Amino acid sequence: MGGARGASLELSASDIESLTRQIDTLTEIKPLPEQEVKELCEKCKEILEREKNVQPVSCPVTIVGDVHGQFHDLLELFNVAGKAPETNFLFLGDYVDRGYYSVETVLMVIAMKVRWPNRVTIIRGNHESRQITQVYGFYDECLRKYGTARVWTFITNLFDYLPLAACVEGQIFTPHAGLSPSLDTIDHINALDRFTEVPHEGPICDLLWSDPEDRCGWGISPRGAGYTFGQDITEQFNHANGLQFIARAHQLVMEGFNWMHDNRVVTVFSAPNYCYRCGNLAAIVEVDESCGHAVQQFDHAPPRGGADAAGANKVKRSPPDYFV
Ligand SMILES: [Mn+2]
Repeated sequence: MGGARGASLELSASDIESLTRQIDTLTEIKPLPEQEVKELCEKCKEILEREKNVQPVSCPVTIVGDVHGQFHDLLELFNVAGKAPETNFLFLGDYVDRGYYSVETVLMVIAMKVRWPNRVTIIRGNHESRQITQVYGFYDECLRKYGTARVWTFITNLFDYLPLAACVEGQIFTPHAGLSPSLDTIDHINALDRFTEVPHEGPICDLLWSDPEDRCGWGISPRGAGYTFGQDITEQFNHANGLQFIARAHQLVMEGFNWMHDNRVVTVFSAPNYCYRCGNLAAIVEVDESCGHAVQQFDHAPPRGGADAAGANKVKRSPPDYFV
């Protein structure tokens, strides 16, 4: 393959062959060998290191909310949205935890990013954190599937490189969660040093934890991290930054999407039947060539388990008040 070492981000023919095989392997819901995970994370870090805190994205692009390890539903999402590279993707974080296939899900978005870096954008959610993944499933899943925590270490080290948000054509601001009282402009966000574990408070924490609210102004978040922000805050931020609207994820919404603040904020949630029991639809936002947008809803993948799994999918229960 040769190739000048300095021009490192060019993919060689053998790189493309490996990535194609890895994406196929993951699609069959088979894990990748530990050494391949390590190399994939290294390549992905090199790409992400050069991206901005608020990574610019061109349209057309399909915006995806929380997936939370529901890999079968991610495959269903590709049936609805199309696959890369024909479809460009902007993933808003929370790839891991809760569902049973966090390893496959996060490796798929990492492999897609490395294979098509200019067509796939991945940003950080509040679950892309060492601390949260030790509580909500990803750490345990890595131990169960690999017998060691090394894969968890490679992947959580990569999480520190993820952008904090994206912005589609300078018109649609897309953080995982929301706004921060310490950030008035996208330039402020771009000036932060993001290469660290998610802090417990402060602007980076807020972008990954805050929620829009009906009440005006800033409020204390019941999540214990980030803030709630009202329509006045949204309007001020959108006006100051010349934005059409904010698209964010982070909250379970039963229809898969939910407009708030006089259509200045949309929540997008892409894990149907969340936690295999919430009975919600999922959604994605498709932004077309001229920056127009359309929401597509989808339901969960057909059950693959036995009678119990099939039965569980039919039971609709009220979700708990808050999900992280
Ligand atoms: Mn979240």
